[in-house]
Parts: sequence; C-alpha cells; structure tokens
Amino acid sequence: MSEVITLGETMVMFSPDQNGPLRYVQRFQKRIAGSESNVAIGLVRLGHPTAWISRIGNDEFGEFLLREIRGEGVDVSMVKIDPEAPTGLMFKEVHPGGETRVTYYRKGSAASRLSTADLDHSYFQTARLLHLTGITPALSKSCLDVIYEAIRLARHYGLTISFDPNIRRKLWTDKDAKEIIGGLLSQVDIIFPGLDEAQLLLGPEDPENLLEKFLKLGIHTVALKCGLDGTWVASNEAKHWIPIFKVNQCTDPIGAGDAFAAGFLAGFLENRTLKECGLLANAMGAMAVTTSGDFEGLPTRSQLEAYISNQEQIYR
Ligand code: KDG
Repeated sequence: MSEVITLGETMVMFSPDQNGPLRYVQRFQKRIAGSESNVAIGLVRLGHPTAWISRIGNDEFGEFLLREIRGEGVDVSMVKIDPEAPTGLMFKEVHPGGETRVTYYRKGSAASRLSTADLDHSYFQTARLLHLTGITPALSKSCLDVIYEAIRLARHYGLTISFDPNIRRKLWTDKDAKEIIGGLLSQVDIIFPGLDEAQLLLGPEDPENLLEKFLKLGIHTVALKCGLDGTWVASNEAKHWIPIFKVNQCTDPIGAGDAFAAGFLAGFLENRTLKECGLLANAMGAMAVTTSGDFEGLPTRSQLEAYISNQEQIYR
C-alpha cells in the first residue's frame, strides 16, 4: 500500500522546439504536466510508495499520461477513465529571455470532474500522508468538494496533510484564491508557499512574520520558498534559513516547486530534522531545473545524496 496519497489533474503538455509566439511554432514535444503527479514521481524516486488519484478522458492523451505516470512507479489504480470528458492539455510558449507562458485547454476536462466518489477510503486507512495543492480547488466545484472530503478522510484516519498553494492566476482570481485557500489553511499540517503566495494569503509581510502567522494558524511545519534568497523553514520548536544550491544553468524552472515538496516530504517521512528536510527540498528543486520537463530531472536517492555532498550552497 502507498505511504502517500496525492490527487489532482495532470495534462498532456506540448513544449515548443523553438522560442517565440506559438503561431510560428511547427513542432512540439509531448510530455506530461501536473503538480501532484510530479510530487508523486519525486517521492517514488526517493523510495516512498505514492498513489495519485485523478480522472483521465477515454482518449489517447489520457492513455499516454497514465502510461507515463505508471511507468514511473506511481500507484495509479485509483485513476478513473471518464468517457464524457477529454484529458486536459497545456501548451508552453517560451519568449526570448526564457520567460515561459502557458495556455491551458482544461476547462471541463475529465480531471475537473473528479468527485468525492473517486476517493477510496481503504487507501486512506493505510497511508501516512496526503499531499494537496491549490490547483485542484480552482478547477471546479466538484474538485473543491474533493479537497474538503480528502481532508476529512485524512483527519479521520490520522494522516498528515501537506499543502502547496500553487496559486495559478490563469485559473482563478486572487480574491477567490485567497478566500478558498485561506479557508483551508487551518486544516493543513505542512505548507510550502512561495513568498508571493504567502503574501497574497497573509499580507505583505517579511518572511519571518509570515512564518509566525502560518504557525499561529495551527500549521505545524512551514517551508517558505524565497527564490534566490533561499528557504525559511519553521515549526513551533525551530526556525532555520537554508541557502539555495548553486545552479549553473537553469534549463526549465517549471516543476522546481514540486521537486522541493517531494524532497521535503521524503525527509519528513524519514523523521529527519526540519533543517535536513529543508536541505533535501532545496537540493531537489535545484536538480529539477537543470533538465527540460516537469519531472525528468528528479533524482534517485543516490543521485540526490551525491549532489548534496558535491554541490556548493550560496550563502549570500
Ligand atoms: O508545478 C508544475 C505545474 O504547474 C505544471 O506541471 C502544470 O499542474 C500544472 C498546472 O496546473 O499548472
């Protein structure tokens, strides 16, 4: 049985083979993109059995993404095929200077029709941790209900709940994100906000005040990602600042946050100290950006350990 359960939408992602407006692009690479399945793959590579719950359409794109995620060793036995809706798609557009924009074709997708009936209680009985993101509640009303029900089941069966706000401005307004995610905060145990997300949720404060505010809400562990300024990790017992690892070339930043979450959660599941969890998370994030694609750069355990012992951290 899986140690971790996660749920959400994964799309087929088309990545252009040249920069510039998509109207001029002739060729794309076909990959997959989904925050929660990225975390699942990251955890499996580090040795933590993980299940991913979702829906796919009854189409070739659904078959493709399921085969990819299953091929990475994630338990996909709870994924349902929805004959009435397509698998969601996403296109990347890379602008000069490397800025990446995304266009979604996911409204009404199979995964946006995820329902509380898709949650198998027997999985919650045996798992240790539930990982959720703020993408799922933005997809539809039924997805929001799934989030509430998953939290209820996790509480009932004693699972730790981790949450990455992952605020996607193409999916909802800041006001809705603040209201819905804000309402979930007191239900989660571990949170991985970026600094901008934390400020949107709790106000324009500095990192240390934000840590305090999250802890006051009853969240027991906070890992606040401050980009090149490193990561702050805090619990009621400890607080540390962890520098980032030096990255010589950032090939593709998308997926770094998911890698970070996978590293941190692996440390948590292994009862590592807060500081060690933060270090694993930063190393995973740094490794992920060196490769194209959301999850392709995620390391195995031995690759992660070798990376940490050989790399330089940036203290200023
Ligand atoms: O975290 C990476 C994700 O943003 C990407 O894979 C696509 O899940 C995705 C989303 O909904 O934006």
